Amino acid sequence: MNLKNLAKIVDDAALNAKPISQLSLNNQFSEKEAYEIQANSIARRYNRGEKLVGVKLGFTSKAKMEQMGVHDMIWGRLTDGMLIGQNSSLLLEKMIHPRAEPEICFLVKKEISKEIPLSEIKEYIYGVAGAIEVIDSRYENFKFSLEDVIADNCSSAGFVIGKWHNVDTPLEDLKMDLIINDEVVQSGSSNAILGNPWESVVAASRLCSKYDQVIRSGSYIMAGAATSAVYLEKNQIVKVEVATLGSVQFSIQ
Ligand code: OOG
Ligand code: MG
Repeated sequence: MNLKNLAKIVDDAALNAKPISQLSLNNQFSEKEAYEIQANSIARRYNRGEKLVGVKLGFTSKAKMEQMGVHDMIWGRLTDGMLIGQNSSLLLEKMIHPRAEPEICFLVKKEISKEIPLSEIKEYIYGVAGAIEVIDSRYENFKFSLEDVIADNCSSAGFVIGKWHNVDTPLEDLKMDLIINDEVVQSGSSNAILGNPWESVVAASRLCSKYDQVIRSGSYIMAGAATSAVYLEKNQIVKVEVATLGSVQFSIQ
């Protein structure tokens, strides 16, 4: 099957909130082709009026790699349609089997179009914030190969960003808690993200330039989760607290 048809299958699954079987079970495609499927599925969103607002990294922590059984970093695209306002609510029936995870988000100041070394990366960023990512694999049972999840835009479904802080705010060893209905369900350290969340921005610069994706000024970069993700249910208040960066929350209905 051609890559555009595969892109339509994952996009339809997201639109209709209906799970599909893993694309790789009946189709052979490389990692590079998986990124083409992703680009084609996002192009369908652009055709519906959504706009690219950033990129996300996936599997930047051991906790996430172990939870999902994959062993490589991936990147996906974020659109304005995925933005969830602070304190707003999300309808469970619009999703298949959503999970939430605690993240850190970066706001891009200067266009990134090549790999940037860690020593220069702060020059490209305006600010940092605590964030929640909502992932919702389009695959049955949240099971996939690395190529499958790349094709599915890295399970991206939604993200909530907290208050922006100065770029010089220390990001070392910040406690990051995922709290559901006042109960801490996951707790980790910002160091779980590649040893230093800034490394995630470096990785984004490397991976996006490899795939010719420019990260424009004003874009968001989600660094990847510090802990495993947790399934969401109706009537929950989902909150992430990052030490010194504050808290961010939304509810699910
Ligand atoms: C893939 C997305 C991974 C992260 O933060 O590591 C990700 C998935 O787990 O379904 O967003
Ligand atoms: Mg994530």
